[in-house]
Amino acid sequence: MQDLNALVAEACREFADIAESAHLEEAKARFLGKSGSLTDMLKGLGKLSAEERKPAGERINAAKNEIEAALKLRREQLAQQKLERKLAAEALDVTLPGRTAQRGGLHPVTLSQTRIEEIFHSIGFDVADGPEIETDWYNFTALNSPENHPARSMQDTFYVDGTDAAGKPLLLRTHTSPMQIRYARMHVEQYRHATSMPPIKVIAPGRTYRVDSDATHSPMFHQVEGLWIDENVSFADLKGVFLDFMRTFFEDDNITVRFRPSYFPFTEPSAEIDIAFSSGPMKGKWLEVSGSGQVHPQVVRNMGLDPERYVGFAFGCGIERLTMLRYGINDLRLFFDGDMRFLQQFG
Ligand code: 2NL
Repeated sequence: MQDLNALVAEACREFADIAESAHLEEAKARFLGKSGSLTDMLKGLGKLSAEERKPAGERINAAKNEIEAALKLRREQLAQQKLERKLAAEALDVTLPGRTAQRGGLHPVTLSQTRIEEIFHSIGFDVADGPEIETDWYNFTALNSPENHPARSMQDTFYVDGTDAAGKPLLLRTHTSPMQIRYARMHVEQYRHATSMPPIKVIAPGRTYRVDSDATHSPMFHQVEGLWIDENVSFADLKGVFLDFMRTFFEDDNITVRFRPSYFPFTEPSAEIDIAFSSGPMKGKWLEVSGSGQVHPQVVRNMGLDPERYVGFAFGCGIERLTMLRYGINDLRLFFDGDMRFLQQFG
């Protein structure tokens, strides 16, 4: 019965080498199945004498039990391995941070514009926006710009396809003042038959365009212009409104302003406005922030008003410039590069 021990050893070795359940069941059939090795031996018992049959049968049964035990053990091992593989493959690390959607934010220039709108709205100014493609009349003529002024040339202004009712080419607005002219004319029309007209108090923020591109000029930039027209509005009102605007915008209650004589075709007299911070790295340095002036009589007339009765002031400043001063940004081009490392620092 040496071959019985060899058979058990062979079965154990074979089972141990098998890595897949299906192959294990095939191996089982070879040893324990209907025509398996052990079944053959059991069938052979009939040929033995009565005395030999009992011990031989016991040994075969013992071998069969050993093979079945080895089979059971291997089955359990393979099932355990399969479970471990499945658990490893489906493992979830619940301590990992979640994959959330990236949150967007507002551009620093947009943040400034919103801030400016809120400041002026709080002191009674309306906020007007309108077309960026303008007519020659609203962008230049209404603002008292001379017919042959270089600002009207293709070197300075972007012209677009199409013409207005007067047959003049359309253009990208070079300042937001045309929107103030539109607003003033709508306002005047609204009160045409009234006995008196409420003051015009409006700001026009938004995109403007000029043929200009270098370290300090972008072909598209943002401007905010302010306009206040009534029967008795003075430079003192301009100074009060602008100083309040600067102190609120920059969160410095001790900012000072100064007015320097200047020239614009749409105001007379005209002034540049400088401010000085009361603290911080820029403390005491005069910084130019705006153009301004008393609205030119011809411009008042172009709004549909009598300049003998109505007077007022206007100012215009660049929103990029105000934003650079507020955040200490030293290069205008950062606003237009779309670099997330820069943009993510705001809002
Ligand atoms: C500048 C100059 C200025 C105005 C803008 C204005 C608007 C109307 C009538 C009269 Cl509707 N004036 N706007 C006035 C003075 C200066 O801006 O270079 N800003 C950066």
